[in-house]
Amino acid sequence: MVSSIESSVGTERKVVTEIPGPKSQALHERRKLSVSAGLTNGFPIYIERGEGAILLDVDGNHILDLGSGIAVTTIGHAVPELVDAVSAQVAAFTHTCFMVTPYESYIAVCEELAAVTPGTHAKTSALFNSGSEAVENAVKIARLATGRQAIVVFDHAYHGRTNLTMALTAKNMPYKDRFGPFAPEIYRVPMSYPFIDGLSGADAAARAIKMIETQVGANNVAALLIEPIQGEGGFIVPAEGFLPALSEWTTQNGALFIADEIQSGFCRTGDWFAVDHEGVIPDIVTTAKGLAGGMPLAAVTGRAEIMNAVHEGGLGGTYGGNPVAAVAALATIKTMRNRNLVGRARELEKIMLTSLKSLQQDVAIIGEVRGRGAMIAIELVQPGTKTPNAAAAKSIVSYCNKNGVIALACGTYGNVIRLLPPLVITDEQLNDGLSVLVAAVRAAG
Ligand code: PLZ
Repeated sequence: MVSSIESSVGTERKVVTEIPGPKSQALHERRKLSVSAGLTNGFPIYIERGEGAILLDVDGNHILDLGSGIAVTTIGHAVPELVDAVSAQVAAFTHTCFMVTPYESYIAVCEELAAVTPGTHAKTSALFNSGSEAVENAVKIARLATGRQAIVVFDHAYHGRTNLTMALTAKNMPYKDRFGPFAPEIYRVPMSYPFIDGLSGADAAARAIKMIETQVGANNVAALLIEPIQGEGGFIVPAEGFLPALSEWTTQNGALFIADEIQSGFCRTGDWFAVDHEGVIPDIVTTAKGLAGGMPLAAVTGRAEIMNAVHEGGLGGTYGGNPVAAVAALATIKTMRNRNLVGRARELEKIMLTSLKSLQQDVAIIGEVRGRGAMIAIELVQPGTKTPNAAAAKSIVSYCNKNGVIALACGTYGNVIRLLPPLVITDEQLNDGLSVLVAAVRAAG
């Protein structure tokens, strides 16, 4: 079984029909009758199988995946360790509800989370189904533990689509428009965005802190919630010193520092977590996506005294920490260690930055190449300015798709192309994908 899957998916990008192919087009017509129009597909080819960095669609096209399902399949598609663990668990039992009758894998995941997240202090975790749910719970816990209500978030932030997380997310369209009213006691302050604001980390932090102190009041702040490298908002990497200064401010003012590592976590940036880069130790970390290799699992991990401040029964949910997702997380973390995917992310960074920085010399539409590890982006601008160029991003994504490469756009202005390859991608595959991206940028520029 496994070997026939291997031979049919292969290791090379190969486009054999127009994209999307006829079978994908037919499925796409069919979906219109039964799937809400509120859900869209960035790249409507229908997938049948995957392996490593390659997805096979229903028309027989071999697609190179530089998006990992938005930073989820970090260890690659159909990794044998994960397939075996999940298959065995499905055969054993699929659900009991951890709140009713528990099982060991839930504990083992929480032990792993305590081991890999920053800091050697005592930590406990609670498991959930989605990133949004983890963020919601982190906010609940922070408010209870501090006895305060205000949550400070940042420009360009993305934290989810549920009611509370919509309030935390910055961008109106498509995430929030006409979906209000939104949850109260959320305050937004400026992010460090070196390409645009030119500020040092210290100055950008001082700007944010001044706003918090004058408009919210330090004593009202339960937590600062921040993506250490912003994802949906445009792969914005704050200037060095920004995160440490904010973290220090929270410690001095009795507030909590919550790192939303849902997109940036689990080896993605060339460290286990993006905050590791500057040695920042959050009070609470939210994780999901890369944590369980595609099975729905999310976590809130924090200082034991904070996490354990919650009254008995205060946290939970029917499916949170589902046994199939839990063993998937254990297999994923083991694979990350065994294959040294932190190290691999750093190698991928070099390949991507070298190629894209050299491209930047030749074209006028790349304003900045940025990112860390296998979380790399180009910001597209109108030539000679910093004015966002969303049209270029759109045409680049479409060129990549037509040539069998998944590349994702992001950014408040839709003008950033982000690369999130599976960390098991080979050098050949990555170079092949970059050659398509380079051609796409040249065509757009
Ligand atoms: N926090 C930092 O990146 C999810 C969203 C895709 P969920 N990002 C992808 C979309 O358009 O819905 C994300 C994130 C960060 C929270 C979340 C939310 O995670 O699992 O999508 O709820």
